[in-house]
Parts: sequence; C-alpha cells; structure tokens
Amino acid sequence: MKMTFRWYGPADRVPLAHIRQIPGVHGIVSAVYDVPVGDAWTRDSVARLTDAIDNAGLSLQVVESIPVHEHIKLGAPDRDRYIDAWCESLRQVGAAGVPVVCYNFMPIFDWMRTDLAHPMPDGSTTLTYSDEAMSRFDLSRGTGELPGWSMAYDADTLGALLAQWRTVDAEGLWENLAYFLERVVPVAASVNVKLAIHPDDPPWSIFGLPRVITDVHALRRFLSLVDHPANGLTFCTGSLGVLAENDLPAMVDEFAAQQRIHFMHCRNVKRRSDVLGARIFDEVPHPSAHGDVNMRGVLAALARHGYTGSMRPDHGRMIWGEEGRAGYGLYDRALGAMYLQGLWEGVQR
Ligand SMILES: [Mn+2]
Repeated sequence: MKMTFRWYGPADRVPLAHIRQIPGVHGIVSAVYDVPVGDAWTRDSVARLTDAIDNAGLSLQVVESIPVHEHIKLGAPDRDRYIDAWCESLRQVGAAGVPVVCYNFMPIFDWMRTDLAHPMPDGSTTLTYSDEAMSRFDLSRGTGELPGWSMAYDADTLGALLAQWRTVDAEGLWENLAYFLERVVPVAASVNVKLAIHPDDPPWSIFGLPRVITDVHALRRFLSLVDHPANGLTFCTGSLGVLAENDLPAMVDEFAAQQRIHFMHCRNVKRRSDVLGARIFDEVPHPSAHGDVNMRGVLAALARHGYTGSMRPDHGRMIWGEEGRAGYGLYDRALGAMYLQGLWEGVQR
C-alpha cells in the first residue's frame, strides 16, 4: 500500500512542503486545474504538475480526476469529441508515468453536502448531509444556495441542464457509461493506466437526477461492462459507507480478490436519521470507533489480498483553528494518514 495525499495544485493552501513532512506520505493525488472541462490536457500542462510535485520530493501517483464532460454523461450527439479529448488527456497522463486515473460519472453535481462546517461536540467542524436540508434547496435560482456549488451554475444554465437530464434515466446513464468505457478502457490499457471510478457521493439520487454507482450490485455491474483489469474502482469507504446495506469489508474482499481496486479513499461517516427516517450523516474522524465504517475490516481485507495500490485519507474535519477548503485541511487528514498507516502495520501478517 502506498500512502498518498490530495493536493489541489499551486493554489492549495496546504503546500507540498507540509505534506512532505507527514511520515510515510510519498505520493500525491492531484490534477490539472487550468484546462477547461472538455478540453484535452497537454504535455506541458501535465509536466508543470509533475515538475512541481517532483521538486518537492514527492511523486504524482494518482490523477484525481480527469473531469467527464456533461455531454458524455448525457449521451449527447457530440459526445465523441469530448471522449476523444478525455482519451488525449489520458495519453498525456500515461506518458508522464502516472499509473492511476480516478474519475466519476455523476450527473451535474458530484459530491453533495448540506453543511460544510457543521459544529461537532469537540469544537471541530465537519461536512454533513441531510435529506431535509436538501429538500429546502431551490434550484430554480441556480446553485447559489448549494454549499460548495454556489458559483457553479446560474439559473438559466442549470435549468437547461436539468431539462436535458429529464430525458436520461438510470438505465440511460448506464448505457452512456458503457459507451464511454468501451472507448476509454482500451486507451488506458495501451498507456499502462488503470481507471478507477469513484462511487456516487452520496450513493442515491439527488434532485431527481439518476445516480448508479451506489452498492455492491452496481459495482459488479460496472466491472462487467468492460471486463478488463484497466477498468476498476476507487473504493471510497465514506461514500459507500453511508448505505447501511453496504458491507464494506466484504465488498473489499470481493473486488480486491479480483485485483479491480486501483485506489482507496479512506474516511469514516456516522449515519443518523430523523424521526421520519430521513437520511442524515456526518463525516467523522478516521478511526473505526468514531463512526460506522469498519476501517480495520477494510484494511485487513486489503492486506489479505496483498493490495499494493495507493490509499489516501479522504476528507478531514477542520481542527485546531485551521481554515481552508472544506474537507481538505492539513491537520485532520494528516492524523488520518497516520492512523491508516498504523492500522496497516497492525493488519500485516
Ligand atoms: Mn472519496
């Protein structure tokens, strides 16, 4: 297992020099952030990223992510143009020697929370989600009310996108995903890159939009769409862990045995529900005891199958007065990296 840490490029408030000081962290997870979605990454844009990381004494181990243009997910008539650009980015990433690319296939939004700074009893703040808060957002005014998405879409653009999605249901999204995979997996294989889809977060429909990468059945179906080692998973314990029926250690056991887990996101979540049964969850500290994720079970399953891929602590809380990008401060993620490495050492035979 290779311990890694996400870095949002030169604009990240957490510098590479600080990441370098977390014991055991040698790999970086990052992306090219200055090329518009749908355009191909160039050799130079990837080289600027890898040079910055190499110069800090670290190495780029995972690209997270190459964004998938909305027209690919929608199956729009011009999708081939955007798939070609995605493949070109993939070739540049492969040429730079980066072994894994993470991406997701969620309509319009990817991750969604209803509060990015929910106060916890210990004085930290964390990301939370609640169905009830979701139901109060009014999308007719654009994304202005959505935490983390306020600048994403104005009312007209969002309205047009939502109208397009009314013609694509979950089965349609599966078809568009298969069409995409049939074209990108051979390219990935040809440049020695493993693709790793991130599960939907949260793993259920929001705003009436289809979401399909949700549970063990979905992951099996996904892997069978293109049955090739380059078509694999980012196993995100936090995303999958908010569904009580997802038995995370058993799922890791199944997919790691098939060598189809190419990247691990490790974080913990605590499920709650209100008196009406509406879903609520909080992101909590990484150790198993704080939430519903059996992190020991997950890492033990990985160890049994000799997992050699990258792992990163996923979101952290804001602690010790730190300010910054929600979920992506330095301190709590560094604690997570240390916990995960200790646990990893403990589960080795
Ligand atoms: Mn994740």
